[in-house]
Amino acid sequence: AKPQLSEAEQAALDRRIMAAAIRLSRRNAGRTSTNPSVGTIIVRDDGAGPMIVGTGVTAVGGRPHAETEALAEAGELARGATAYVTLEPCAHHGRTPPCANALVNAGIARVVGAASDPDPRVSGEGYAILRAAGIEVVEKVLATEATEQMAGYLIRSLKKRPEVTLKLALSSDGKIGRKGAGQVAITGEIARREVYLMRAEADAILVGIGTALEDDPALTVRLPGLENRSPARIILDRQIRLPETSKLVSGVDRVPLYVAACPEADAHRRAALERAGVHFIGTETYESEIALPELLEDLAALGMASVLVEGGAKVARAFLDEELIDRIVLFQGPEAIGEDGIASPIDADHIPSGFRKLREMRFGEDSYAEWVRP
Ligand code: AOF
Ligand code: ZN
Repeated sequence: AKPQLSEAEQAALDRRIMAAAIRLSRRNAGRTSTNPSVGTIIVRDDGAGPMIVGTGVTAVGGRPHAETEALAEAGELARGATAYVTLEPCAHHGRTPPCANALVNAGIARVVGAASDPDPRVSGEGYAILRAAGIEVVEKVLATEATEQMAGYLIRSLKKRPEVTLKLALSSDGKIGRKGAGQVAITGEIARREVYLMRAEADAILVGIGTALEDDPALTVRLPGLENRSPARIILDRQIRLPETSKLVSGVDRVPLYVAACPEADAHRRAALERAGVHFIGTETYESEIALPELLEDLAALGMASVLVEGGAKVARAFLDEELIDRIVLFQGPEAIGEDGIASPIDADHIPSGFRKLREMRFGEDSYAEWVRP
């Protein structure tokens, strides 16, 4: 017989296992697009305490879904067990029958869910299928945490644009670089690795042509084991000034490069870059600037659910002014740049209203803080 937990004990246990499911779901973050990376943990209790009998994460590429993987691992042990799912189980027929039906057929007795699925094929229907089959359903356990984990998917579904993260590295005196100096080391090695991880979990990195010309960056992930996880690179370059000799262009064979240019831009330059393998996008403009909301719509249509805006100051300000930023990440190093530094458009004491601080921590000598908007 099952031990009787008090309601509070059961709720605490549910939160603990859901937290583990959310951590598990991070494993394939950035590799399941346009699907979210979902986590599932199947737990049963035969009297000796809760025992995990199956775990699953949405597979790379988006299929199979997390539930399918976890149920396969649990086998017959799923009968009478509880399934923890970070997203409402799907209710539509894809390459396999709906996950909600799979949970029913496997004899799952109880489902604990975190985020609801805005996908019109699923929304509410996944939970309804479970309830109709007599399964006890608890919704919205750690819903906020799960929502943050799959923000890209949720924002793309609801707003038809990717989640936009603004990431800046500031010196101790609030500068993001030195005029005419190319790339300036502001943060240390540990923070740099964290940036590579952020890149690996994003679908695209975006910078302005100023940064591209000044720094000649590669904008790739250079972390042992994650060398193949570089997301697409996007350059805002309305006049097409990007040189064919840049590191960005020379890397197009391995990592896609998109240039957002004005329709009036030099057709010869465009043809030359296209020959080199560069893609062009987002030709809508207003007052001869790239129209950012339309550009983001185009990126979402290409399947991108998360974009990391890495600079420079002008691009950051444009996204902030148009209220297109969902998440702000600031690194701050210990050293000052001084008078000839380029001022950051934003610092920890001047975060726009509507954002709340999610976490802060240290990476070696550098501080890190992150804000999100609901
Ligand atoms: C789940 N478990 O692990 C994920 C789900 O293109 P398809 O058929 O794979 O369906 C994509 C939709 O599936 C996506 O919009 C979302 O509603 C859901 N994602 N559902 O049950 C999972 N990744
Ligand atoms: Zn599914």
